[in-house]
Amino acid sequence: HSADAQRTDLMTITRYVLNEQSKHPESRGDFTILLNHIVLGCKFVCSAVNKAGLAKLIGLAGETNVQGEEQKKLDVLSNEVFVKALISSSRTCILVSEEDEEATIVEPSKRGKYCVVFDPLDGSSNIDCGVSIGTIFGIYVVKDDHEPTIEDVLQPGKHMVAAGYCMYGSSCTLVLSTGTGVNGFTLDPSLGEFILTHPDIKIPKKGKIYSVNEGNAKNWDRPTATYVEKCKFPTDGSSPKSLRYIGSMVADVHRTLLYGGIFLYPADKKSPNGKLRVLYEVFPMSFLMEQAGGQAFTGKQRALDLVPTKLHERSPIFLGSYDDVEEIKALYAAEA
Ligand code: AHM
Ligand code: MG
Repeated sequence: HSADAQRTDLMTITRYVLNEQSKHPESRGDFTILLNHIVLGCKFVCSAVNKAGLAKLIGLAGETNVQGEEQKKLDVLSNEVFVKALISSSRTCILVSEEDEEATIVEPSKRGKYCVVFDPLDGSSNIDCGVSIGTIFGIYVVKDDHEPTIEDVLQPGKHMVAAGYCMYGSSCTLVLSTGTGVNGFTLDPSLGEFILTHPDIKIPKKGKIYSVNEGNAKNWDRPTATYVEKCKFPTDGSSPKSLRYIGSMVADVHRTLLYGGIFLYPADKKSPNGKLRVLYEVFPMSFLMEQAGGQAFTGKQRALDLVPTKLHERSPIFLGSYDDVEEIKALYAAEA
């Protein structure tokens, strides 16, 4: 009976967010409208990604089409779609995209109170071989929407009001937190709607998987090296962890969230600040991890406490199950 009720009572992402917002009497639906525009961008990218393999045949992104015209690369195309969708929502004032050097300040007539930081298509090395990739986003509220400044987005991650990602994998999954837990929605392609499929996601307290690019091991610092060694050769009688590494942050973090374990992109001698970008990679994923009961650590501090000083700043990141991150924190604390 209840399964049947679920089949006929569809909790779409819009309905879910409207429900959430109705708990705040002052809410005027602005967030719902903003999210709808983000969702539109995700659906567009999903459709484009699904056809990417057909690029040679029908002239899609990144290929030369039958008319001999160069098509835009998928990541460039995705960025344009998100930027235009966000501006046209009339709910944003500053946009920071991984694809754009400078922040976009929305023209006064189209301004709203939200600032959106995003990576429109992350996992670029996986695009051409059809492996999972994703979009990552974080949302801040501006102080004064008449005068938006860069300072409005150079805020610690704990000031975000929402964060999420959309994974273009074997199915298209959107994971969202508005600061009251984490929920996962799956795109039903026949309906064109994201339906709540993973309510109230909680990450296991401890996991059996570690996820890191071990090819960088020779340049790691001692705490990271010690930690990974312990994953493989545990000294406390526990079983070794399994290694899973896709090289798409969204997919690696999604698995970590559902199955537990730890994802690491540490500093190394060649990249002393790691690789991943604070505003639109590290912060949104750290926000989701904490909301799901996990932790996120930079090697020095709680990731969400970090105050970025420039738009495309990078930081090392260790995130995942509470107990696993606790272990790496202890190793860094011992070093300090
Ligand atoms: P990108 O923004 O150029 O796609 O790089 C980000 C990606 C992440 O998705 C992933 O976690 C990481 O780079 C993988 O890096 P590496 O190939 O060094 O392991
Ligand atoms: Mg990226």
